[in-house]
Amino acid sequence: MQTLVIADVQNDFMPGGALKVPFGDEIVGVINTIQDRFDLIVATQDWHPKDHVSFASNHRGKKPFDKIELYGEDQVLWPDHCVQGTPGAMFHPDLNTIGVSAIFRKGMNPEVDSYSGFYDNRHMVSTGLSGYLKEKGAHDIYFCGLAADICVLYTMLDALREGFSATLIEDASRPLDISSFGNLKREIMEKGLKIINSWDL
Ligand code: VGL
Ligand code: ZN
Repeated sequence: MQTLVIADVQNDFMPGGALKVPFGDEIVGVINTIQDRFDLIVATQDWHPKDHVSFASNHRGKKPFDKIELYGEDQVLWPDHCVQGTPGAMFHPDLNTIGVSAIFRKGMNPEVDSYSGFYDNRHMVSTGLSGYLKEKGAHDIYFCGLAADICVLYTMLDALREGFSATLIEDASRPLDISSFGNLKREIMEKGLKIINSWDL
């Protein structure tokens, strides 16, 4: 049983989008190609209300990529992105979603950000993804999507905590910050996450 989680392949994370990930569009064809290797495919979708706390526009005097302290942790303030129901929140139009059995939306609570597809950043509220995957008999989970160093990473770390094995398909993912991703990859692997490329599948 091979499971694929497709994280946040949404227009706002694409070149030209509100929170663009460099070369983010290059992963869409790869993700479409690998889907037939998997028995179970789920997707996540960043899905924020307009008044979301992670938007710089909701903090007077702040600009995108400033940091604030929120609940004792650093919170990056982002440009408005993936606002519920807007074109930017839709999946990339070329992403094949026919085989996607469920979509888990996150970041809907205006007060808390949610990078992981499993839990909000305070680890208080579950999306139900873990229970869904367990009930479907998933053990080994492969991850792709955007951004490799944020949403994909936090989702993978939660997958480990939930007892799944977690493998990043690197060429089916792109980081927001390319310059720090080499070091981050080393840290990721020390935590027990695996990294492969689509041709290794
Ligand atoms: C993401 C920043 C803010 C992501 C979501 O999907 O990686 N990054 N919201
Ligand atoms: Zn977001």
